Amino acid sequence: MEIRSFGKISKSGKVPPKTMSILKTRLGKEDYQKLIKINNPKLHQFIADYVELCNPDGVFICTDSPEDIRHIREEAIRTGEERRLATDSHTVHFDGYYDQARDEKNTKFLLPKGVDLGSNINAIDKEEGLKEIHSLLKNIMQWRKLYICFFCLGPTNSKFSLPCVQLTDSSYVAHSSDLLYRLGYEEFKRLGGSQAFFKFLHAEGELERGASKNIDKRRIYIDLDEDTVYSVNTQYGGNTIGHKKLAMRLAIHRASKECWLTEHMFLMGIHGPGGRVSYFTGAFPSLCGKTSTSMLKGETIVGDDIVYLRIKGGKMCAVNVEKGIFGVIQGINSKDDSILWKVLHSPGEIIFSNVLVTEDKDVYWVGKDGEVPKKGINHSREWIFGKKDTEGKEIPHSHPNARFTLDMKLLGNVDPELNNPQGVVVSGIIYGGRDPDTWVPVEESFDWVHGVITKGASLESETTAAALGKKKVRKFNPMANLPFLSITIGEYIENHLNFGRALKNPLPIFSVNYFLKDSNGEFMNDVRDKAVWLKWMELRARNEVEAVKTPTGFIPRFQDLKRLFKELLGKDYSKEDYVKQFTLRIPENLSKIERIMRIYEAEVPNTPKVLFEVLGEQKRRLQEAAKKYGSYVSPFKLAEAD
Ligand code: OXD
Ligand code: MN
Repeated sequence: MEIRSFGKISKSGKVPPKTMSILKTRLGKEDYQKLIKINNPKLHQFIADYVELCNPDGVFICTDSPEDIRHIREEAIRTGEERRLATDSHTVHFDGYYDQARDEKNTKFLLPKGVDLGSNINAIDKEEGLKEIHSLLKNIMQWRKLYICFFCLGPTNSKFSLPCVQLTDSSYVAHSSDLLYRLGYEEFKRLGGSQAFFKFLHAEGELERGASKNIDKRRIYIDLDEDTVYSVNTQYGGNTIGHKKLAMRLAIHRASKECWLTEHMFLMGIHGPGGRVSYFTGAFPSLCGKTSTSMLKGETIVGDDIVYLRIKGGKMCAVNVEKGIFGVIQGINSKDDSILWKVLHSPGEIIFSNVLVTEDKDVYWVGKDGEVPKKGINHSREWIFGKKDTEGKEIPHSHPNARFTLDMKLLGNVDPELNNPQGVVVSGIIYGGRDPDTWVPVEESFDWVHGVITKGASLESETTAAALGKKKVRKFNPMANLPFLSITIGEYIENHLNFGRALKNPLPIFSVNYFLKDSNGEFMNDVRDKAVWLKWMELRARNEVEAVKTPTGFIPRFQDLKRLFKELLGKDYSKEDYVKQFTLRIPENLSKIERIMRIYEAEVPNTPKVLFEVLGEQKRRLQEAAKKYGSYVSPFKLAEAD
């Protein structure tokens, strides 16, 4: 098979007449007309080549018109990929039992000979990978319909915009994308062939009871040179919705070449005194509280998952790449997540996935208020309480990675700047993960470099249900972005350091830890405490509150937390709480530094030298503190010494 010529056009920039004749015959008159309104030969060639290879029964070109968007929605019901629920415009989708999370093992970069991204990044020889994926794609859409949809990552008509096309035979994937991304057909028309664009090709493969059957042949391959991603034999959104984590990998690569950043971050407005709003970004690994933080009552959300960051006039500006949320539903309850709770119980276009559906078409998830029904349909299909899988494992009523998908316009707390083509100016950056024993609940780094190295580049987190594989294992995850990196870790960290150098006034970098546990294994904080950490960080970013200097950074003073806990949560924050939560744990901090240094020494060949220097200095400060005060140091003692 001639693999290298796929989707390519000749130097003249024109497509051969054969391409147009393929499109004319395969698309039907109306869809052909829609397509050629976009004057983009590269796009035409890509579509023609893959229509020929995948051989669908029909092709639907989706413009931005409400009729086309409605058609996709109806297709999701007609094909059975989604089922209607009792509440108006709510639907449910099920992925296969073994297709419930991102498949990191089979997600690989197609790399030409001689290119190496390091041992932490999965790759396959490009020629071999293309051959494999093309043979899997051959005739894969026979008897099926292909949906071709256009989107724009970031606000439209902006310096941040990245146009994308998605080819998929899943109406669920097309429908989800419509909710999550800004529509891009008009953007493609406006740009003509003038700009590079991202391309995604997804095929569910053979289905069994509505789920991708050939899971052993699930492949997600990323071609960085061609800005193209292929995803086959899978349905789970994280593997198939091209614009999400697949586009993120392409965008990290693009950003690195053009000196901007693509980050796994929420973006939110924290509302400070006198009605001011300070924008913060926060990077946490999947399922560690990004969505719940950005959805906090009293604050406003710009995005919960992916941002592009650029420097303008010496300031850091950010946009949300998306306009919707593909959020984890487990644990959402009426008390802690009142905004989402209300939206999830009101009419409006929402796709639930891998939750439990009862006979009366209501949905249940783990951690929802109320009693769990004893039977229903879930990701294992008919489910009754106590049902076990083929390995004898009890099947929960709803998968821990079950999700909801919605357009943020359904939320009452969306920040008015969501679609601002200029983005918003960022005042602070937060890094966080599932850390049971080391980091204090909130801390500010000494400066940009210290923050990039000791917070971002040293981030570790226990693994969760968002990716397939063993759970609750502490894993190194720099900037919460490791699963999505498409450049070497060393280069990625260097980009962050350079970014800071270009800022007129580098912004503060914070860490948070919602998952600190006591010696009985109990969480030390309530889920609502994050409201206090956010307000404290906002005050710090504005230089309006003092802090205690410790060997690892600046922590809040007791009196400030006491006041904030009272004002925000009506809680009496005690000295005991403060001591328990903010005690400096020197042995754990030293072990962490050892672990991180070892990883960079052994696995990251081009680590910037400054990383070892900054971690080395932190180690010395901790050792000195241990000599003076012992292994566990009360924050009051640190305050006295400051
Ligand atoms: C997500 C993820 O879905 O990170 O956002 O897995
Ligand atoms: Mn994510």
